[in-house]
This record gives sequence, C-alpha cells and structure tokens, in this order.
Amino acid sequence: MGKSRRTQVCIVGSGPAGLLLSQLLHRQGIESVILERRDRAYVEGRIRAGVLEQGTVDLLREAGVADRLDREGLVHDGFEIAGNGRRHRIALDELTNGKVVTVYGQTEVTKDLIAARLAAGGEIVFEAADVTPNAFDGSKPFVTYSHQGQEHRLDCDFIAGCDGFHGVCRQSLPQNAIRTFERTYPFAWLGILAKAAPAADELIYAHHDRGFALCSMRSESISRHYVQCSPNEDLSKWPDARIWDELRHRIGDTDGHHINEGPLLDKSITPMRSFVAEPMRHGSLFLAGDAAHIVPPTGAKGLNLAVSDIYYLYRALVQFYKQSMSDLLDRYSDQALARVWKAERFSWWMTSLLHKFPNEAGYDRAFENRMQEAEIAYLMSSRAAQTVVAENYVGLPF
Ligand code: RFL
Ligand code: PHB
Repeated sequence: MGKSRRTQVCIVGSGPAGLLLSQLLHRQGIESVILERRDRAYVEGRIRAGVLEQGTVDLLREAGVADRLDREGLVHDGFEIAGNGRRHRIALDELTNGKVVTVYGQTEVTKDLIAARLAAGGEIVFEAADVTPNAFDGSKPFVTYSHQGQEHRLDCDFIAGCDGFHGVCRQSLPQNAIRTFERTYPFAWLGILAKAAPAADELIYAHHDRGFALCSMRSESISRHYVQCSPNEDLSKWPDARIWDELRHRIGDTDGHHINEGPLLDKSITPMRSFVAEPMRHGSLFLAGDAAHIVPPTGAKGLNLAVSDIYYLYRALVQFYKQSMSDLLDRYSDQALARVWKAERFSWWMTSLLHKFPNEAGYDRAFENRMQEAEIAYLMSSRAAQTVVAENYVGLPF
C-alpha cells in the first residue's frame, strides 16, 4: 500500500451532491476529501439539469456559491403545458404564495462549486481509479483508490456515497442491506443544446400524439429541448432537421411560440427510470443523490433531490462534530426518504401524464389514452389540480 492519510468525511463523487456537501462542511470547519473518477473537464461539461427549486438556490447561497447564479439565473414564475391542441399556463407564484424556480444549468452549478472548493484549498482528486469503500460497518472506515499509478488509503469518520446511479458505494453494500424499487419506462428523451433563442419566455411541456416534447433554455441565446424517442434509439436516425421538425410539430409553432433553429452544441439520449434504494445509510456509509435514487427528468427533480439529501446529511454531520450528538445521523435516511418518495411520486405522475405510451403486444391503449386526455383537460380547468402541480414543481419544503 502506498500513501496513507486521514480526513473527517471522505466524499465519493464530485457531482452536485458531493461538491455541495464538501463546500458546506468546509464552511463549518469540517474537513473532507472528494474522490472523483473522471477528469475536471468531463465533470464540468456534462449537460444535465436546468431547473433549480427555491430551496436549492437558498442552500447554494448558504454555501457561498450563488453570486453568479444570482446574476445570471433566469427566474421563472410559471411554465406551460400544451396538450389536446390547447395550451395552459401554470402560474407558479400565484398558486404557491410567491414561490418560483430558477433556470441555471447544472454545468454552471458544478463549475461554481469546483471553483469555490479549489479557491478555499479544498481537495478534489480527479481521475481517482478503483475507489473502494472499506470497513464501513464499524467506526473506522477507510477508502482505497489509485491515482496516477499510485495506491492510496484515506481513513475517515464517514463515507458519503455521492457517486451517482452507476457509482461504487451503493454496489459495495451487502446484498441484504438494501431494498430497491424500480420502474423503467418504455421511452427515452433525446436532448439537444442549441445556439438559438428559446422558443418562449417560459418552459413548455407538450403532450402530443407523436410523443412528449419539452422546450427549455439555459440563457437568452441558448435553448435546451427534448423530444420523446424510443429507449434504444439510434442517434444517427435523428439528423438535426428531423429534431427541429418534431419539435415544431409537437410544441405547435403558434402565437408566442417559435422554435428558433441554431447550431447544436450537444445531442444525447437519456433513459427514463424511477429508482429508490432503502435505507440510505449503512453503518458509517451514507448515500446521497443519484447514488440512492433516480427520477425521470419530467418533473425537474433529480438535482434538487440530491441537494435536499445534502441538506439533511450536512445538518446531521454538523450536529455530530459540533455537539457530539448522532440523532440526526440516525434519522438521515428516514428524513431524506420521506421527501424522496414524494418527488418520486410527482416525477412518475408527470411522466405518465405527458408521454405517449407505446401499445404493448396484443393490447390497445385506447382507454388509457383517453384517461390521459381527460386528466390534461381536468388539469387545465381546475385551479385545485394546478395548485397540486405548482406546489410540487417549486419543491416541497425540506
Ligand atoms: P452525479 O451528478 O451523477 O455525480 C456523481 C459523480 O460521481 C462520479 N463517480 C465516481 N467517482 C469515483 N468513483 C466511482 N466509482 C464513481 N462512479 C461515479 C461521477 O463521475 C460523477 O461525477 O450525481 P449527483 O451529485 O447525485 O447529482 C444528481 C444529478 O446530476 C441528477 O439528478 C440530475 O442531473 C437529474 N436531472 C435533472 N434534475 C433536476 O433537478 N432538474 C432537471 O431539470 C434535470 N434535468 C437531469 C435532467 C438529468 C438528465 N440526465 C442526462 C440524466 C436532464 C437530463 C437530460
Ligand atoms: C432542462 O432544462 O434540462 C430541463 C428542464 C425541465 C425538465 C427537465 C430538464 O423537467
């Protein structure tokens, strides 16, 4: 074994969850080291989420990393649902006593957090290979990894598994230690980032016979759009012109909406899955974010859930180090999961409402299709139904 050293919290993964935890702990004088499998450019370039709940923005402010977010983030007080040939606005602020969301790319959140960690002398080991959590059943856990050809051992009090859905931490748990719940959907999203002005001032979620579509944005000159496609779609079958055409069809290029074309900066396919692992703690290893749960992106909840997990975990670690108490650590999993399941429900519901489900062999979905249309019509006509959507979309309280 090569180099050996010690920290208080070893964080696996430098996505939003791991970075935010490290930054919040640092501000309370608690030490951590982040071990990340990829290089910095890869982590900063990964195009993903774009919608931040108010609670997420508040916690980023508490972490001292919201200067650029406050300057450049686009505050949205509503979004549109298009379906059955009609469009309807969900007035977030009116329906929730003034709550709103902020459109600001996950790439930017990640860049801001990495810059803040490094400026404060924080340690992020990029390109850490073979990261392995050890001895987390007891109180002396350690993590081994290799870096630039050398083996390392990092002793710590706690391991935070913030290493995403495909990470090593959840997979290191004994098989009978967690129970998993999963649903995969029979469709995916083809997402594009384009150098073009957004289609409208607000996001548009569209239900259409040809499939779901979403028009989002990153700034006044960058659009982010998605179209429903099949889960094993071949990207080469989607030349740019076909994507623009589908967007125009599904969104409806009418008053106030115009799909502005521009060169593509990114094009990728996202599978759709709901997944939860229970509990989110095993001994001194704590799972947070996508490492413990996945939502389909329809409700814009994934990043926000990673942040709310970190809120609970951070408070619990601060209580442990400052007050020598562990009751918040003991309650972490239950507290986080209570919120996770509500966001799972909302994401599953919004996904089911807006997507076109393919017919299964020998089964015609005519009845379900009418139910979907009836539910969209009800949503557009009922303030009560819209209030349910709005209070979930802006984010349930932590
Ligand atoms: P991440 O971001 O996946 O980060 C995990 C990190 O761990 C590293 N890693 C390892 N490191 C060391 N050793 C190993 N063995 C490792 N294995 C993995 C990885 O390289 C990575 O750096 O997880 P985190 O921090 O939990 O954050 C979760 C969010 O990234 C995710 O939930 C969101 O992006 C989901 N999501 C959205 N969430 C929202 O809140 N609002 C949205 O509008 C939204 N839109 C989206 C989305 C996700 C999408 N995709 C591509 C999945 C739109 C899309 C298209
Ligand atoms: C995005 O802008 O990437 C985005 C917005 C809303 C969603 C999902 C993704 O529900």
